[in-house]
Amino acid sequence: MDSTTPEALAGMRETASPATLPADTLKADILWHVLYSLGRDNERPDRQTVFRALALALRDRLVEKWIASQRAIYAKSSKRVYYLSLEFLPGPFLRQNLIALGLEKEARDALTELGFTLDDVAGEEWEPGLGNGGLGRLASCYLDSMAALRLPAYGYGIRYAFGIFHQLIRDGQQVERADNWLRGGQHWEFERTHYMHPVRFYGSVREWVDEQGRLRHTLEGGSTVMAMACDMFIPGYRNDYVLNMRLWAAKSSREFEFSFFNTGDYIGAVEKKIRDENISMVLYPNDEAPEGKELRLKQQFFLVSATMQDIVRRFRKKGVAWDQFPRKNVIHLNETHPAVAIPELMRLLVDEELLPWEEAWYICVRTFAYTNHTVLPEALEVWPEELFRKVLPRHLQIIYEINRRFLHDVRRQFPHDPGLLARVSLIHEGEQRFVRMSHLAIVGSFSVNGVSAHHSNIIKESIFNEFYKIFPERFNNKTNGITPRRWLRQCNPTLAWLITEHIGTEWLTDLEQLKKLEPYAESAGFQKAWMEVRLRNKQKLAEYIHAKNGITILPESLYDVHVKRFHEYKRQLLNILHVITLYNRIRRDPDAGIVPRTFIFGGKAAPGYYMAKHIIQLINAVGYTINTDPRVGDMLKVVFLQNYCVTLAERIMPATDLSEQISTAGMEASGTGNMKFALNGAITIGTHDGANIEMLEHVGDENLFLFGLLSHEVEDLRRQGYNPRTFYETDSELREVLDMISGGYFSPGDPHMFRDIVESLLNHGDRYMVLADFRSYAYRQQDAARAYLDQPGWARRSMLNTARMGFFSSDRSMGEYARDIWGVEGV
Ligand code: GP0
Repeated sequence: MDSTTPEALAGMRETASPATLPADTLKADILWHVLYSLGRDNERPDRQTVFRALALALRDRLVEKWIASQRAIYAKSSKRVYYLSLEFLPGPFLRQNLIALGLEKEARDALTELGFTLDDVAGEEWEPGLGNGGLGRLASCYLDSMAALRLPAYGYGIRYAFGIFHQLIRDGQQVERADNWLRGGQHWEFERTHYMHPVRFYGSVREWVDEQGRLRHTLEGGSTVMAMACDMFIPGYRNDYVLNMRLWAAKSSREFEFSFFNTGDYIGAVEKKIRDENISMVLYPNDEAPEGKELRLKQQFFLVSATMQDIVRRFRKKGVAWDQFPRKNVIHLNETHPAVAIPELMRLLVDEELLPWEEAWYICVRTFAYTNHTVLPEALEVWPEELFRKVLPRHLQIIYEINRRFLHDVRRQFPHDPGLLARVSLIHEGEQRFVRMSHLAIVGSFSVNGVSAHHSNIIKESIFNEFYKIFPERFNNKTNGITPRRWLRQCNPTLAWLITEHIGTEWLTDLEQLKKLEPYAESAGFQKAWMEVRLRNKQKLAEYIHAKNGITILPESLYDVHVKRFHEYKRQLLNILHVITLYNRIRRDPDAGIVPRTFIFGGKAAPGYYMAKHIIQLINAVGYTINTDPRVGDMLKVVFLQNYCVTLAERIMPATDLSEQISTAGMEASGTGNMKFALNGAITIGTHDGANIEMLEHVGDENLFLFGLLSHEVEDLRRQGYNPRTFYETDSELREVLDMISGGYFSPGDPHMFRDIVESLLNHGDRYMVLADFRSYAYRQQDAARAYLDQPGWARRSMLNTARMGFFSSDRSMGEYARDIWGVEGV
């Protein structure tokens, strides 16, 4: 019988028990979905259709396991973890889900029978870019690990219709295009069109006294938007456990439309609907520099209000008293972005549940935990008081009351430091008043953690030092981690296989097992196999670069890679100054190059960040000059890969020799790209910053190229008065590079084009100390090149990097959060 007829398909599905859809029905399920879910002829479906049908077939399996997992959590009546984040960057789901479900081989077989390869079909997926970079990607690694550890957890975020923009490079410049990711269809999620919560903004607060003589606060007027739940499933690795990432989408509220209809203002009603639904329209593309727009504040409250309604609904089902709330729930704030959850819980408890303030506050500070991700002053979130009052009038009142009581306590604890109150106040006073979200988060949480040992120390010693004195017991460190399932097993299957052949599969859920590779570091045979795998990965990336950029690169060359968001503190500029230095050496003496090198750059700049965009332009201009200079030949190539995203990172990590982690010391809170590279056997060139320092401790200083000022040296230098010009005057190689840039060497059509970049270094103080670190960087780069000439030595270093990355698994991070902060265990 023809297996594509509806009867045959229905028959095959019926014989499979729905709770345990066996793998051998995968092909039938794909064809079934092609016909019944996607409405296409399933005789010869195209690749996109097959991808979507396969995704739906996997979603069937995920939802079964999710229901079972929810029942288990409910039955155990466990404490639940709510991870609130304005950003998630999950990357493509297909391969991850296949790996977690153990269905890779079955999928390959099914697709082969249908005339496709898994690679081709996986290439059809468009990743949801619902985050800017490190912070959102960390949230997704953490969900993966929470699922692996079977934690009773939920991820909560916003389902932006437009994620992070798609970046094009046109004439060497970044151009932003809207990322309409939903156009591809919603094959991984369930839209709960009947599950909505009302979210209320604006209005005014009415104070009144009830029959019992209590002072009450009620919000009047204002406008209501509905939050619709969209669920996406995150399976644990081969453990039948599935978590939910619930993303809220804004929908116009029906009642309001009707009131418009009744007055006959039909178009007005529709316009209101459009305005309301704007809330979840777009992700703000700023990393580490909030924009401070009203719509963004509304997004934050939209996530918080809808999520709190979910949490309270689940808690109420248990029928226990409110004082049990912190024993049953912990709410984790990923940065301060969702910190209005603190006054929102106070509002629910005080205004609606009528708890006394003290009791409500006691519950609150036992429920929230806050992770800080940055010490950059411009990244610390503040809201103009006026704006806050307009959008969330009752919440502002509550914040003032929290502040009044907090300052009262501080005054009692530190009676002899009058300036302290103004410094720790939740309100910044000045010409304009601002609500300081980090202060709110610290005061309202029982735990405040940084994301690397170094960063957590900086928090305690400088930016939040006074809070540390007030609440020493709240401060702790949780060094970031990455999931080995995506960042080794999935993105580098051949290396993963080589590892598994030698040490078994346990490393997938216990990354410290990679230590067992260490004895092989000296084995010539293993070194050779290791380097062959790496070379194949590099060849693949060379093919991709050729196809995308039309540049031919040598797979044997040293791949020196700098991919991450563009920000001055991350110092892509330092890198390109060094590239120009090498170029000058080769121009003068064609034999000057130690080893052929390919410099690869990638990353997005915030659309409004002029200097970051300008540096992208400089890199492209330098690349053009170098790549077309016949004197250079194969010795040097510069590639800018457009639209850096999770999908692209998965191609790059396995093919990198040297990983650039060169932020100004004290400025990168942790970094997680650094870990992804090293796990795949790249060697780091980096500063004493963030998690680089802990990586150094684990891999040993002979396996990592460290350079540059230390954090305290950066501070000392700044205090003493840093004069970048002295470096310009005393270092002739550096001077030549800067003169070329400002003299128009890389912009012959417009010689002034890059002047302001040089200006920022020489005349505007070089805030990021690029010139101070230049020489030490250039020396270390030379060491790296020489080390690369010794291929067996490089192989050993590469393997030891991988072997010693066990600590940086997000399973370790999540284990620590669960034990030390959340107080939860696996279900
Ligand atoms: C920090 F504040 N990070 C922010 C932000 O707005 N966006 C963001 O991505 C990053 C840090 O810069 C980090 O050091 C860190 O590892 C990451 O958050 C996750 O903790 C990136 O390298």
